[in-house]
Amino acid sequence: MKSTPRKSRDNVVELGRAPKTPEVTIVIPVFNEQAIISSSLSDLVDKLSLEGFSYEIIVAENGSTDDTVRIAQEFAARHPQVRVFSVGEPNYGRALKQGILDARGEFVICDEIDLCDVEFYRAALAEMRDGGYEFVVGSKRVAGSNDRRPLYRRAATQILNGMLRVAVGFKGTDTHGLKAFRRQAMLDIVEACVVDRDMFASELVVRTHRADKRWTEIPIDLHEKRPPSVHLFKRVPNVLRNIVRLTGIIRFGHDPLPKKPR
Ligand SMILES: Nc1nc2c(ncn2[C@@H]2O[C@H](COP(=O)(O)OP(=O)(O)OP(=O)(O)O)[C@@H](O)[C@H]2O)c(=O)[nH]1
Ligand SMILES: [Mg+2]
Repeated sequence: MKSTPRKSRDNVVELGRAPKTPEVTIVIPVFNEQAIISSSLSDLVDKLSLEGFSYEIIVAENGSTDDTVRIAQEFAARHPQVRVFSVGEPNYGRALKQGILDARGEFVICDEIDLCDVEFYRAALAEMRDGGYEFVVGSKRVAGSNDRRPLYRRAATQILNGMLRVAVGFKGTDTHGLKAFRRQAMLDIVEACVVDRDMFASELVVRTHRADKRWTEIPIDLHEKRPPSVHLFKRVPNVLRNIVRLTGIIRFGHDPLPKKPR
C-alpha cells in the first residue's frame, strides 16, 4: 500500500513502505544525484526483478541542493519496495548508518547510486548463505578486481589503506568498497561506530575485523556512471581528522578531538 510522505524521528521524511519483511535491504546513500538517480533506480529495480529474493531499497539522502529528493520520492511513490529518507546536512556516514539501522532484511547490502552492482549482490549473498560469512566487502583492490578509476583516486585508496593499517590494524584491501552483511550479526558493530562522514565505512570494516566476525573480500569490477559528487581533495581534511579520531577511539578508548558542531 502506498503512503503519503510522513515525518518520523529526526525530521526524517519517509515515503513508501515495502509490503512485507524483505530478505535483502539495499541501502544507497545519495547526495545531489538528480542526473542519475531515476535511471539508476529503474535499472536496479529491473535487474532485481530477475533475482530470486525479496528486497527493499532504502535511499538515504541528506543535504542535496538539487532535485534529488523530489525525484527519489516520485520514484518511491511508484515502487512500494523503495523507501526514501532525507536528513540534515551532507553526511555520507550518517546517512548510511541510519539506512542500515532502518533496514529490515535478513541481509543488508550497502551500495552507491553510481554503481548499483547486482553482480556483487549475487556473489556476496552466496558467500553469506553458502560460505557462512557474516560480512563481505566488494573490494576494488583485491586480486581479480578491476578498478577503472583514475590513477590519483586509486593511489588515494592505497594511501588510506596504508594509514588504516598502521593506525588501527586494518587487515583488508578496501574499506570504501561495497558491503553486504547479515543484519543481526552486525547490528552491535554498526551501533558502536561513532565516526561519521567518509570514515564511517572504514570504522565499520575495521571494527568488524577486530571483533573477529566472519568476514571476507570479493573482487568487483568498478565502473562508475559518473565522477564523484564531491571532489577527492575536498574530502581530505575530514578524512585525516577522522583517522585521528578513529585511532584514539579504537586504540585508546577515547575520542582525542572535540566534536564538530552539527
Ligand atoms: N546521503 C549522502 N550520500 C552521499 C554523500 N556524499 C556522497 N554520497 C553518495 O555516496 C555514493 C558514493 O559517492 P561518490 O561521489 O561516488 O564517491 P566515491 O568517491 O565514489 O566514493 P568512495 O570511493 O566509495 O569513497 C553515491 O551514491 C553518492 O550520492 C553525502 O554527503 N550524503
Ligand atoms: Mg563513486
